[in-house]
Amino acid sequence: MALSRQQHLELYYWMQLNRKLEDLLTVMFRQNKVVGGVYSSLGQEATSVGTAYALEKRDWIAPMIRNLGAVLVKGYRPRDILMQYTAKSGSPTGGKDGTAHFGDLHEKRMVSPISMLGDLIPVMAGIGLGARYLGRNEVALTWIGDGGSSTGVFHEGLNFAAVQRAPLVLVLENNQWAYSTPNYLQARLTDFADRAKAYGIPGVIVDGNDVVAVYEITKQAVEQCRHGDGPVLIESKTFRRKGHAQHDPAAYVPKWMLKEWEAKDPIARYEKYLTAKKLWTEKEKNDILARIDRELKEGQAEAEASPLPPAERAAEGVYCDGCHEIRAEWKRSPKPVKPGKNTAQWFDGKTPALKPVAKSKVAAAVSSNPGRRKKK
Ligand SMILES: Cc1ncc(C[n+]2csc(CCOP(=O)(O)OP(=O)(O)O)c2C)c(N)n1
Ligand SMILES: [Mg+2]
Repeated sequence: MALSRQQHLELYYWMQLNRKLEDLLTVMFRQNKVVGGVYSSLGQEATSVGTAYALEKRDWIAPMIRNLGAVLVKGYRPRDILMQYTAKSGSPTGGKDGTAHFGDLHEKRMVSPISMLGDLIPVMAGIGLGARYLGRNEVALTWIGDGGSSTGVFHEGLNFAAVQRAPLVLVLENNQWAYSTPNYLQARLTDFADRAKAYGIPGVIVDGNDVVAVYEITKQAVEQCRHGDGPVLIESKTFRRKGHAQHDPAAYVPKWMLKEWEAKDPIARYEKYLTAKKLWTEKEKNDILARIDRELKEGQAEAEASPLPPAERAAEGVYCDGCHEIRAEWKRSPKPVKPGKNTAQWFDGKTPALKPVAKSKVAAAVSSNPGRRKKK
């Protein structure tokens, strides 16, 4: 389970790619080249990358707006993202949809985001249960915000997943804000992980700016799901360092709070870690940065030179006219795995618990009520 030197370098590559691609998208947005919104995950890269990195190819994700890092880890290339955000004909949606709304149910196993917050939770519980019915040991993972965890469907979805023991890892990305609403106006909880108690499932806390800790706890949760003891809720404590999207300057966020979290930047922190543990050389770092620079330049050039979709395509794919081949592949008779019989085999009368993680891995430093703290 321990990460190799190569894997440590890969985590660095994905986090930097996540950040630099968003920087580029921001510039392109301001040049009016992007069709749709750009949502920044500045400061949250360790959560997206560390969680997705803990999955295997056979597993499923459904990203939210701040999970570009996970989308990259799951196999999309910068070129795909740049084509998609500029709505070009050769993009994952063929230019039919802009920015984050794309997925791939076949190769990459990525469910397209749903804008209605929380709705991906029952969908991903269903994906996990579907895999089990088909006799496949696959795990589904999705993310939800602190704000999104107050929706009705979060509670219905998580309860359903818990009762069915769905192989679902739900990452509650607590970035302290939901648009302009601070946490203390969102829920009367110190830790959002406590929401898990209502459903009898493990709820664990991780320092969301520590990519190795995020990876390790997610790996544990994934293994637990693979053994039939899902779902697991992981609260990742982190911070949204930009506004909700490009149009929002986030003037409502206190300056001291921003400064405090800038000092905890996950990439700068990981660089220090790699150096202290002697896991890389200066040359390896420079090679990674040069590779990212090259990939972004090539992707941008291709996206900007590519055509928009032809007008005739606007009417295509609005209603399914046989264009989809999504059917259940029954590997065995559905009869013996119908709910009831199926769920009984997972039930041993005990509520599962995650093995305790080392104290150092668990975030303790994040204040529960940031909005009420005294100015420094
Ligand atoms: C059910 C629902 N209500 C409201 C919205 C509008 N909306 C989109 S994002 C957002 C804030 C979400 O905050 P949070 O869940 O904390 O995620 P973050 O933006 O911080 O990543 C809101 C209110 C929505 N998309 N869906
Ligand atoms: Mg939030």
